[in-house]
Amino acid sequence: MKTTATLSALIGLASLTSAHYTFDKLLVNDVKQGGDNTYIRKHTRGYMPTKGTEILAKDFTCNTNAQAAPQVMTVKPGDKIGFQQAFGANGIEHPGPTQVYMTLAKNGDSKKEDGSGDWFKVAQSLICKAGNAESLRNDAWCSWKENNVNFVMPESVPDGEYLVRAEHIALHGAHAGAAEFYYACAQIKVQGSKATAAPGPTTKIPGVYAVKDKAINFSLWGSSTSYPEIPGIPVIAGGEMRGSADGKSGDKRVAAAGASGSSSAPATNNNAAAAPAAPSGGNAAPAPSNNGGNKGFGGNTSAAAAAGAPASSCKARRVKRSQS
Ligand SMILES: *[C@@H]1O[C@H](CO)[C@@H](O)[C@H](O)[C@H]1NC(C)=O
Ligand SMILES: *[C@@H]1O[C@H](CO)[C@@H](O)[C@H](O)[C@H]1NC(C)=O
Ligand SMILES: [Cu+2]
Repeated sequence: MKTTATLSALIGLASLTSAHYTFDKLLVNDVKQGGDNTYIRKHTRGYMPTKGTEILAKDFTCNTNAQAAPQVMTVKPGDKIGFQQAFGANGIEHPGPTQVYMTLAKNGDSKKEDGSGDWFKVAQSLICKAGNAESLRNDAWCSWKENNVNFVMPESVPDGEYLVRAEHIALHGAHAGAAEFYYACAQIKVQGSKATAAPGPTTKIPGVYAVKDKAINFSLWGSSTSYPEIPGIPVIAGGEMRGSADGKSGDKRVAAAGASGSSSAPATNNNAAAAPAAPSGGNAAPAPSNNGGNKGFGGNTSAAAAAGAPASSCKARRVKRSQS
């Protein structure tokens, strides 16, 4: 029957969109600003993730065929910024960390910025609930079931127009070289900051990750109860660290000390500070040597790749979950 067919098509669509997602709505202090893609650049990948060596392609900057959004949102330090899921998705249900990167618009106009310059990381979320190997496959992560990637704009970001790139990495297929990257870029103007120095360390995007990085080629399917590597570069001083490698500190947001600081934040992750910048626009540019500097976060990844790891597809993950 027609209605049945329509209904099952809708249900099929709903389950797909809740499994996969992108971000198109900007939140400031938890209030939606404008409509879909008013401030977040629209792209043509839809809700499908970027995987494997695609993370080295130019599209990885702001996603496939990303087009300038019509408007630029002005925020001040201390404002909470959220990138809400598109297509009616209502919660991230893939296990993995979130990152937010920013790059200053080279000519002062974020609508025209191509993202080929240097990016710094303003926020990182990891594990908010200590648990066991099974919870690491789902609700241990800070972002689990949240419908947006969010952070508080740090005081350490100077005034100016920026591209802001929010990302979630889904790790369920990561052990098979298929970590899934979900991300989009917003056009944001920071106003009212007292900071003057350009924040660092910086990286290029693409170039921030390689498939072989310990944080990207990570197995959730062994006995690991923590995620001891942080992906990419460390968060800038004053940026936001939410959760921790093992979740034992709970759902807390603390200011990062920065690459050369000395707090309890994973500040010894100083790989990118010393890494040479990748050539701009270099699609095949090698990533900064992430594995060299990520050790300060502590922990043990060798429990990965244990028996019973499923195929890399989301479907396999869902089957596995429903069996457990
Ligand atoms: C991922 O890690 C496993 C286990 O250490 C290794 O065998 C495999 O070659 C790695 N894959 C990539 C793409 O680096
Ligand atoms: C790392 O984890 C593996 C697998 O669980 C374990 O055999 C090994 O002893 C651990 N290493 C350290 C240094 O904790
Ligand atoms: Cu998926």
